[in-house]
Amino acid sequence: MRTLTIESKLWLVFFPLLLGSNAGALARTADEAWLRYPTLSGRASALAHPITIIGKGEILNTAAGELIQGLGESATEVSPGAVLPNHDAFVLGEWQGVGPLLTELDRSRAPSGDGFWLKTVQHKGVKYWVIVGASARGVLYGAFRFLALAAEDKDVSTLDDREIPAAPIRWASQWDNLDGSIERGYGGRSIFFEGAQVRPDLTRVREYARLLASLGINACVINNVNADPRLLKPEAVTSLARVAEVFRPWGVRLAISVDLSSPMSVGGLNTFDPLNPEVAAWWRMAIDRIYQAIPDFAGFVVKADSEGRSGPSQYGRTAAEAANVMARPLAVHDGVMLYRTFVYNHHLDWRDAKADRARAAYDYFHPLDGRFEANVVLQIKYGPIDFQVREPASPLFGAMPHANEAIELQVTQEYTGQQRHLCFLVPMWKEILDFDMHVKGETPVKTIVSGAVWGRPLGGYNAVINVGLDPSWLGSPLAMANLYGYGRLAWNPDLSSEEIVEEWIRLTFGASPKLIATVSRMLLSSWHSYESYTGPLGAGTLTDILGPHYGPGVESSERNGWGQWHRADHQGVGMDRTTETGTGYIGQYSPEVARLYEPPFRCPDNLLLFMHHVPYSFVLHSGKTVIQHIYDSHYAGAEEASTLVDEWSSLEELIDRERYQAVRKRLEYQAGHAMVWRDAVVNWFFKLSGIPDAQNRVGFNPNRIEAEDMKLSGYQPVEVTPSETASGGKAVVCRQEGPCEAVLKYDGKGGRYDIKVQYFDLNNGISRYQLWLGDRLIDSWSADDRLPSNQLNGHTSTRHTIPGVELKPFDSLKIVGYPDGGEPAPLDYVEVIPSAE
Ligand code: GCW
Repeated sequence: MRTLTIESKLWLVFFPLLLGSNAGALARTADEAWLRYPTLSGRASALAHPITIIGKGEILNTAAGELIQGLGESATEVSPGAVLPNHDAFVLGEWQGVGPLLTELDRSRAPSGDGFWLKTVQHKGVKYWVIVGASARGVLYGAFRFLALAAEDKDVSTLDDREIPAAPIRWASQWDNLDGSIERGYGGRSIFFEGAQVRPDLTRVREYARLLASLGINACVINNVNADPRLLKPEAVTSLARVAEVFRPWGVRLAISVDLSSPMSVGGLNTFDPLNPEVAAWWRMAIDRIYQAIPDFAGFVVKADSEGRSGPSQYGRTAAEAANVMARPLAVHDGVMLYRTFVYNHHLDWRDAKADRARAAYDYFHPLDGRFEANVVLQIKYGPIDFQVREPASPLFGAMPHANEAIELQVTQEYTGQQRHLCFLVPMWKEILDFDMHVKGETPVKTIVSGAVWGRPLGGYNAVINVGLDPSWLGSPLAMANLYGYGRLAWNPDLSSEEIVEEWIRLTFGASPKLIATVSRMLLSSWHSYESYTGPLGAGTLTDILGPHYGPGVESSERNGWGQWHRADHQGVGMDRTTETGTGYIGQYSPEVARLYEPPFRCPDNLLLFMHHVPYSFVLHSGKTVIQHIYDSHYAGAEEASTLVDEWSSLEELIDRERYQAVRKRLEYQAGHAMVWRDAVVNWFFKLSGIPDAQNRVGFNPNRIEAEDMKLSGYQPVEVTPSETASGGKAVVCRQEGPCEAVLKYDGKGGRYDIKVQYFDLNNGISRYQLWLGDRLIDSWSADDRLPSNQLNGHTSTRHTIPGVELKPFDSLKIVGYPDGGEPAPLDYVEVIPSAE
């Protein structure tokens, strides 16, 4: 038994050392997101208590360190040991140590798994704030929970909060490549890799582990599922061990994605057939080598037979055979094998009305039920296609009673605005998690993935997160609500979206009621708005699926092998997935669920086009026709998006300058880009259907002057592809050296106007623009964003607003464009709109 008492100042000095060599300095390089303890309320800082740790260990030290950091001067002493102090104190420790010392604690409520119990106890005349976990990890989660409660201004003078996480698998996945790039990452370069190496400085990795731990996330996959086999080379294992060491004090276990062909590409064998004994021996050797360096290694994720990755089908073997060959040696070390069910043929025949990518996962995996080892977990994307803005829950969730399942979610907003658009995804995830699959009485997806329905030992959650070196992690402060929300749901899927939002706002921005009300509204409405101006009625996001999955590109889904078809023609739109006349997909659900979707008149409006091909004149439950709904929702959604700027502006006094400005800039951009989406989609459907908008908006833009109709000098008109991504299908470009000019004579009434200039911001140059009113320069700006294309299209179309310009009849407005690099200062149109005030 050893009792050590350290004065606070000394403790703060030695704290990094005590946490081990990788703890690094306390200095932060990135946003602390929801862990900004300076916002802790007066109530918490009034708690003046020493900290006693019962037991020893790195993770327990981390828990104490967090308390000290959160409570500041009030946490004055740390005494690791095995005795209770004779004064008021925080008492931290695992149940096996704390339980026997505190007989006041009801044994039947001992935490289990990664769970904890926060409990105030009166013991021999003194008061303890007990933070007890079933494991050290649970203690750490309890400490974070306590600090969150205090920071949310909850009463922490009396505690009785026992929480057990919903599922054992609560993982984060990064799609980082060894060269430092990140597949579908929108927050800068990798925090893990650069130049084919693990980064020398892992400060950001430590900070990330802290964020993950605060949510109860217990493992992190650090490389792309399109896996680089080099990570399995002997020399790579040493650098992986460095990452694991940085993770360890936070209870985060390291995991990696592996490529199934590694026995050949790394091991030098002439096969990777999973049934070949040499292949099995090679996996065992490779896995044992990892565990020698990283004893708490979490396991593998595998993407096989998918989008060109190698897989067991090359040897006529099954996914179960492939998964098991790795799972067996992993099991020896308590490791798990997450096998992704995102397996489909991306060379489907689009002419075949029965072909259907949505069927693939079920068709392939369902017959394999019962054939996977006990430590294999099937990782199932929430919907049957691919992280779209609206999909039904994957039927596979209900189809594998003898397998462990994990749901795969996507925090990185690949198909939902890439963090440039506000799209808070928790309400969508909750719809999926709460969706009743009706496979054994009431069986919402969340109870299936937790393992509860079929008594499975493993199961849970894995989300693609893709933070990067950007100080705000995901590229935008508001996008962090998705990371927070993911972690909270993986811990407790019964939390409501409203509860999650409120917690996050309090922890991130503070407790002002106006702030909470406004930001809650913004977040909670954002998914619906985004869906409305991109792809309503379950049609998918209608984005450019062959390009960066960002701006509109409706046609790109059609007539190719990728199977993201919406099958729009002159008469109608949607995929017929019925059992009656379609692909039969609906038949993959239980009869109760199938009855929800078929026939079309029963199907909910928001999934109609996912399940059915209907004429444009089909009348929805709302009473509108499909085509009018497409028009209306795009106008309404874009309108909603534009109100976000004003809502946010009303909070200027309540938020620090840096975050206020960063978010404002994004919301202004979003307001413009939502209109690009709106115009592209409504024009595309109008052209195809020939059915006019009952409200006469489509094709009529009374305040708009096309650049190609202005008086041009130097500028040349060009056709834009796809044509609906430019107003009138055309833009103007400056292909000459010097500046080009486009002039318009204002012929409206005198007054105050907002002038909106629509231009294209390509990523291969930084053009500059000036706006002149007569001979007066009234504004200038640069096209310096890094949008994901070097072409004029729906990804690059951008709006710049010059508010409150006084105009008189016949004023001349001139835009001067200075091209740069490959970017020809392109212009689409100008709108002159009366100012709101
Ligand atoms: O959504 C798609 C992405 C790919 C990704 C794939 C997958 C890592 O566009 O970039 O590849 O899904 O989930 O495997």
